[in-house]
Amino acid sequence: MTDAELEAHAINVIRGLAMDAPNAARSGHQGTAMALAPLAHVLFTRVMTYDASAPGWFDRDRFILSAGHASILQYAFLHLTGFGLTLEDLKAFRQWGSATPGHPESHTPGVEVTTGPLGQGFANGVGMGVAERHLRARFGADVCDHHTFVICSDGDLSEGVSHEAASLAGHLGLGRLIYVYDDNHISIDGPTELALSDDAPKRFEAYGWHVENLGEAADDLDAIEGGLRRAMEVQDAPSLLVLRSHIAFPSPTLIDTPGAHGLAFDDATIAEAKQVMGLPDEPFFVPDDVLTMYRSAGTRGRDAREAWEKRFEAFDGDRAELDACLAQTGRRGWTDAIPTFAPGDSMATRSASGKVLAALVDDVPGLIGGGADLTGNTNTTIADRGALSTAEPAGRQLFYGIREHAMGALMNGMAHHGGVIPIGGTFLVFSDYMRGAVRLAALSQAKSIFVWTHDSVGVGEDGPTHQPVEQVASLRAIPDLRVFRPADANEVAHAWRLAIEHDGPSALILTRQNVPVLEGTIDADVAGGAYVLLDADDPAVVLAATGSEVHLCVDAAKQLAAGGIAARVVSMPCWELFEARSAADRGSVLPSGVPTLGVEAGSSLGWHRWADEVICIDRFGASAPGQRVLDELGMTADHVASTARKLLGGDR
Ligand SMILES: Cc1ncc(C[n+]2csc(CCOP(=O)(O)OP(=O)(O)O)c2C)c(N)n1
Ligand SMILES: [Mg+2]
Repeated sequence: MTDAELEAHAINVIRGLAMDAPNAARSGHQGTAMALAPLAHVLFTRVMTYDASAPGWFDRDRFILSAGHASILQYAFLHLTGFGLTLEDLKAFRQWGSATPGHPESHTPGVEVTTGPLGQGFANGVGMGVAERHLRARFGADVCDHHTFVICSDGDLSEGVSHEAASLAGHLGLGRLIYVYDDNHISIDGPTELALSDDAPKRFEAYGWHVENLGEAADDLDAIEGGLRRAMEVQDAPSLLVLRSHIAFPSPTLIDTPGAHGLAFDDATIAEAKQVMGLPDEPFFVPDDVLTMYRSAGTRGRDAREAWEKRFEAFDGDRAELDACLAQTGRRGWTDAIPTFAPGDSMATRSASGKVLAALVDDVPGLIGGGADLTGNTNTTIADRGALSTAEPAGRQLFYGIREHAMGALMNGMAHHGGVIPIGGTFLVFSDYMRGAVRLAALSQAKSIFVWTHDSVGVGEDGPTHQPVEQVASLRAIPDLRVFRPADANEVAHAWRLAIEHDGPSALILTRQNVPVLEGTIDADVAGGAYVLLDADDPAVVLAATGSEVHLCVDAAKQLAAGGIAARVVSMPCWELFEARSAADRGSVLPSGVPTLGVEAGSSLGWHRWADEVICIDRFGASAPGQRVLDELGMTADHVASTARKLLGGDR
């Protein structure tokens, strides 16, 4: 066989696997995987620099399959090139406990980000491009010098988050982004013409991208390689290559049919397609010569990696800074820089957050501040370090513009790229606009720090459109997302430390309005999730609260004490951390048998787990000065005290 014949044969073998695994699972998406086998082949054997034996090598090219439904394509390459997936893993495609879940998940070696929700991978790639260029500017091309390759589909380009991210990528002139658009004119409901008639190339040109139409080149390896290489030459703009492909090619029966998107082919259709390709009618057929060729391609970046390792060793800049960045942590002793706040002072928790962040800028060098046009309002500024832009790529302040969803997804891409710790701020009520990305941050444990301020009806005059009510409860419902609602400035400081120490996402829910710095919070057990802030001998009632309602409970406890009722105040800044503790531990904070009143200026959903009675807000707020709204909706110390008395059985 000539090399060209071997490549053609290898691509057909991939197509065979792309049919066999979904057939074994009776579930999966073979059509696009088949059509894009040549593109993936060119990327993995001719273009990308990577070493399958070292999937975590920092300076590897990144590959994202944004159209995550075609996961079998990525898995086939991860197996054949030697990332560690076995043929048995491919046979267990989509099965319980397998390493080959339905959509790519970032815990699989070789999978950079979790994709599947369309548009997310597209925007994650932009985050990767931001991180790469930033670190190249800061530490030099000897340390960081790679590309991000993304395969995206009609669905990816239709989703709003990709529009936001594409606009920002063009604005930022991210030249190391190489996107290939699988222009197959098919989505699930039928031909894309049912709902999509915009001119994608023109749209991307208008965003400032380099666009090249490769046309009917889905099977032309040299044409694909040429397009990719030309795109790699473009330094100052992201690239979109438009590749017209034919879903399910070369199946004579299913080519170009929407049914090929996700319906597992039957045995006869598979046999027919294999016959056309000259493959034996044998499931999971991988001949030795194909495996050998791919295994050798899998090490094509080994020399580059070894050379990089020498350069990395010899790095003569600020080593401690580089190490801290790559480890996504602080310099040695960084926690010493975290400020404490004296009781008696009064400060919005968003302001405290800004002060803590300012104190950490030098010692946690990977922090990249940012906000969605509310940077000052959310205090997510990293001052005096420059605005990250084309002109100043080393800047540590990223202006995301009014693009919350892309901000969340870029942050996840940056976090998974490594070397940086992204911070993104907006109003809590707009966390809803980010939710798709936040969920994936949790699922993939991206080290993204979401700063959501203006956290209750205390927002005031802007009214119910801007007053969050149900957001905290809905964020707590996301598994593996740590949601912190600190009571005061000191709890904010603890929450920041925990967020930076945690290898996963954290949400900081902060007030717009001032709240007092409380007695006893300098040593607050925020790490324990909830703790006794103010105790009494043999308490008759527990007042449990978060955030701006904790100080109301402290005042209410004093009122109750004056009336002869012993009350304990529990601050619960992070339910997830509290839930992770033993029942006995939790009982030492919230004792069973003592009536508990929960207080939070938001939805009561979830509170009955901890409390017998609640003071919450299960309605929309209203436009008025914030204090008036809080008073009207029962968020006062008097109301807490009177409700506690009622809970204890009447007018005590
Ligand atoms: C946000 C989101 N919405 C819906 C889906 C369900 N879904 C999976 S693929 C797809 C569209 C398929 O069209 P396209 O992206 O062009 O992929 P192709 O069929 O060409 O492979 C849809 C709607 C999804 N994965 N993500
Ligand atoms: Mg399509």
